[in-house]
Amino acid sequence: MSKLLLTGFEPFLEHRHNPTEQIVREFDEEVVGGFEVISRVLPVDYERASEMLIEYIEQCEPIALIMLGLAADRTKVTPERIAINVNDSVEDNSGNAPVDQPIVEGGPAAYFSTLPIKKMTDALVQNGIPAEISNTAGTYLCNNVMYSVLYALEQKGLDIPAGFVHVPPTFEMTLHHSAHTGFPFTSIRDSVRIIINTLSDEE
Ligand code: PCA
Repeated sequence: MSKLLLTGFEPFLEHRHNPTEQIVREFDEEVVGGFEVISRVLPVDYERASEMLIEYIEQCEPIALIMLGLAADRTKVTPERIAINVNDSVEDNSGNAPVDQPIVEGGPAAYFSTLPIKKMTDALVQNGIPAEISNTAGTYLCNNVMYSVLYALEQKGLDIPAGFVHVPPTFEMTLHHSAHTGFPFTSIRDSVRIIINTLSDEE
């Protein structure tokens, strides 16, 4: 069966949970939309995350890749349109805090997602889940892995759909700390299922 690689991230900064970690663990080895989902959790570490992810792609030879990350200040599920060649952020979990660094020295300024982001967003909204396309994945780890992977796929001549989706925090995460209310965990999980099904309709 065709494999889909699904990644999430470990917790980072002040966030004691990262819903993407739990979600990808729940989907591991499940069949969704005709794909066998293979899940991996990435470290929030500039020196290790993209390297590990590229290794996972080599090991599992997926025909599609969906990367997930938490956007704690967003109130919608947001498929990302673009990743830029910049690391510029607060500390990762190993204390690296790059300033204006290229991800790939001399690499292209940016890569577009090769996922059907418009269809995914429409499908989410039709299913009652607040969603919109995001035009910036930031300049932290999520942008870093999205850019690094799209660059690596191009270098390898591997033409598989790949891209990143940010999810909002869970309701529990926002209870005491936020001006806005997060999503029920089950809605975030449903979103991921809808996103995978949209991709399977395309294949
Ligand atoms: N979100 C962060 C990094 C890990 C995660 O889940 C980001 O948006 O870059």
